[in-house]
Amino acid sequence: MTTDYNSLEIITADTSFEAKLNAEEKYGKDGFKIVNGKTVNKSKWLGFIKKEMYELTIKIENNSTALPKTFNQINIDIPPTPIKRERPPEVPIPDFITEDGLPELKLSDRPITYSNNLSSRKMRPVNSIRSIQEGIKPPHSQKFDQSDTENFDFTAKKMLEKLVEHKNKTKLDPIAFAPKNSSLSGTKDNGINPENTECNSPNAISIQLLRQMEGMLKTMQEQMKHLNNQSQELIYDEHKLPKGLCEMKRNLAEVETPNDVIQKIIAGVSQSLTPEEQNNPLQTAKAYENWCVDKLKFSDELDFDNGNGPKVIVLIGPTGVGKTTTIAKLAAIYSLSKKQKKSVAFFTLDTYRIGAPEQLEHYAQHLDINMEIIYSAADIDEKLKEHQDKDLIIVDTAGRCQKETDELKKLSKILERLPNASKYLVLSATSKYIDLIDTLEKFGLVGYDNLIFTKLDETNSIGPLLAIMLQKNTPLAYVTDGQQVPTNINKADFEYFYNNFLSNTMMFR
Ligand SMILES: Nc1nc2c(ncn2[C@@H]2O[C@H](COP(=O)(O)OP(=O)(O)O)[C@@H](O)[C@H]2O)c(=O)[nH]1
Ligand SMILES: [Mg+2]
Repeated sequence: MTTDYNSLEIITADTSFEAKLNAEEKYGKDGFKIVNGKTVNKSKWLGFIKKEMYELTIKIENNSTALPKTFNQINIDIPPTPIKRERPPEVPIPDFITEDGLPELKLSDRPITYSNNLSSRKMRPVNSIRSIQEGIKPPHSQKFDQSDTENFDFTAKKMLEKLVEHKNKTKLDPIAFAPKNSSLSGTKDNGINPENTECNSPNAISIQLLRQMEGMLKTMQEQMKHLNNQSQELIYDEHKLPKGLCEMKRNLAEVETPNDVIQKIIAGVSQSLTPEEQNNPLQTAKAYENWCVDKLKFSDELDFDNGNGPKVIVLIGPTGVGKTTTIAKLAAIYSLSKKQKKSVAFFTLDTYRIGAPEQLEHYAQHLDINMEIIYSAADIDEKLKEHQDKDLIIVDTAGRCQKETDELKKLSKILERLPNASKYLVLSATSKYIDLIDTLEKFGLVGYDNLIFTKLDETNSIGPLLAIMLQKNTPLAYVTDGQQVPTNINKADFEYFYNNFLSNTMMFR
């Protein structure tokens, strides 16, 4: 069901997921932007029946093709997930082959080196998941063809034969001079002792080459075997997943969700699905949504009714993540909005960075809020007494790099003076997952009980943040998505998080 308002369109469906899917089918993934989403009660059958529906307001992008797509057409043009693999050491073709009077080998006679194979493999996607999903072609195996190995053996044999032929011509028995323990190796019983051969004679050189060649061929054969096993494992991993789970896995990987977390999600979601449902992307996506409802934690609204003086919140986190800007946004929400109208004061512990107090002071003046600079732990008690009449005290801290463990301990000591304060760890969505994990660990020294994600406007990769939420049990309180004070902040709850970020991880293309 749709209603048009110029470039705005309302799409109504049973669930938010289906509404978004419908929009994607109609305008393509990049053909629209979500403006709003809400649950509404729709009348059906002349108003006899009321049904809860989801209404998605979208803004249609100018470049939208607006070509309706059928469900089957949605999976298109997905580049294969690049797979990192160890590059085996290259085995060079010895250029001496054509020298020293040895038989010249035609290019086609040469054994295929790994460098040749690697380039040809680039043309063959390892994960032809799309083709499996579309059912167009059978899964394309990365495995080396049996014929590859046979060709290789054949070529290798041919080379050896040519060399042996050459040796025979020079009246030397190559078997006698093959490496010890090799299939060609002989013993002194053969009556020919290689040590007797003069080192610089053409024959001695040929024998040495022959030994080297055999060693090389063996190494190459082993490496091929190793590669074959490796690629088979990877393919098995992709192919054994049913279509729905495979689609979900790909979407999660696209938003840079760490691999171990993807595995965790797959394990969790698949538990609630029958094998048949796991093959259905729509049902898998719904199960994923339900699983997330259960797993993702969001903070409650600030509680001002504890009767113990002002509510105190402290923002901690690395330098430059947006603590001070977020404090200004929070102060604006609570002091300016007609609904809240709270009296707010700022405390800042950030005397470390030049200009830091001035930055907060600037916001304090604009919002008509008192600001106190705290130089020592003792200051806190005094300033707290002074501001007992306030509803909310927001404390700014110096951005500490997680490596400054001593500084973090000092901060922790000061914050001990605020035992009832809620501590919010601020994380930037632009940080790498590995650094986010490090930040969580190091700021654990100070302690925190809520999370704030900032700079969501600067990335599409929600995966690392999703991973943090799933791995830690700390609830998410706010999300910021721009530099504008006070507009670019949102109270995080599941609906908001799902509509704005999570739904992207379960879209079909
Ligand atoms: N794009 C974007 N920039 C932000 C956001 N929040 C803060 N910033 C910017 O990040 C920079 C550092 O912010 P600041 O509040 O000083 O960080 P602090 O060192 O943690 O206090 C400033 O340029 C802010 O305007 C956000 O949500 N999105
Ligand atoms: Mg700051």
